[in-house]
Amino acid sequence: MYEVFGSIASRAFRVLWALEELGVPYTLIHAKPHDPVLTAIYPAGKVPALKVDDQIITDSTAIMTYLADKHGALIVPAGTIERAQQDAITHAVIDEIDAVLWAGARHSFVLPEERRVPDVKPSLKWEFDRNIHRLADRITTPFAAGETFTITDILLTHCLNWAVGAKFEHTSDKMTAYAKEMRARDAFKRVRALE
Ligand SMILES: N[C@@H](CCC(=O)N[C@@H](CS)C(=O)NCC(=O)O)C(=O)O
Repeated sequence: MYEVFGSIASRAFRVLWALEELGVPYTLIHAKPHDPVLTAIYPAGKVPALKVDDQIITDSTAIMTYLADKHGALIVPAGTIERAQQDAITHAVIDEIDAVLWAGARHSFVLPEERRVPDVKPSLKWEFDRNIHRLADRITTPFAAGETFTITDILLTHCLNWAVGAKFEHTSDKMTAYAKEMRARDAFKRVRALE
């Protein structure tokens, strides 16, 4: 049985969505970052974390990759050019979308107040829109990394949803249509219903 530590309102959403797509059972241990239930097993206290067979796996993309490889779905087989292409898109989303949103969050409420630089936010918002267009131009297939739904779609759609909540707007009609399609998936709706 997989134990997922985190909350729906965090990057744990990605892991829950992957588990729902895979159709494997899991338990959600509700934990905010640095909750003692989490720091007891993972001192950095970041969410999500996955407990499996007394081992802890951290970082949402590493967790999703592990689950997808293990269950043989939502990912291109390792050691192929196509997998390298998928990984490249995944890393681009982390570098150019997640990192920009995370910088916005850090300077809004994560860092100690005296370390926040609110003036950086307009620059981050500009960068976000530019990077979304770059990514939209790069993706030429129905899904983020090819002809089928993968964990890269989960990562990207989660970032697009996060951006709505964080008021990071973009002007790509293509990405808006893409996100709408991804949110229509049953597994996505099941995780939303956990809220
Ligand atoms: N790269 C990690 C980032 C994890 C992360 O930063 N999670 C946030 C919540 S979504 C957190 O725990 N923040 C608390 C902190 O940074 O101390 C992932 O993808 O899981």
